[in-house]
Amino acid sequence: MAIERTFSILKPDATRRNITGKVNALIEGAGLRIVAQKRVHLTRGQAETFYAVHKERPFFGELVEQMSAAPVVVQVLEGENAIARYREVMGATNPANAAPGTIRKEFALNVGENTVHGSDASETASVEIAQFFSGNEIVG
Ligand code: RTP
Ligand code: MG
Repeated sequence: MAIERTFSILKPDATRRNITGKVNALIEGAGLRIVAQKRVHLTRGQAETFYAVHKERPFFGELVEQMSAAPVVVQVLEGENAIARYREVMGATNPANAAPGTIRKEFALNVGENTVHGSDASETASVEIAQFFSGNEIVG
């Protein structure tokens, strides 16, 4: 298996409830290593750019509003098969469909405020990491 890096966001519902440490405990417990991390407050523009793939979707306005309404924690996670592994640990987008033990089952409030983002493919992981981190900020 390949050692990969993926991009993660602990979303505003996590920073608001002060549960970022609890989320990180599940990430680390799953064998993923947090090799870069910082707290930022996204502008609307940054949130729009980040989720541009969804701009025609009915939930886009609400998504951008939520993602820019409070601070987030952006991260780079490293590990074996990190991209798929983190998607497993996150659980389904809608917490009602998420498996027990996943981050979204444990912590998500609803389908929009669902606690975490994770890249869905290696191409998107590279682009998303580069959007928030320079190479010397990632310490593997
Ligand atoms: P993410 O990109 O944040 O990791 O989430 P995902 O791949 O599991 O889901 P995606 O389809 O990419 O949707 C991105 C985010 O948009 C919000 N959403 N709201 N109201 C709704 O029906 C709805 N559907 C999606 C969620 O915050 C979702 O994570
Ligand atoms: Mg997605």
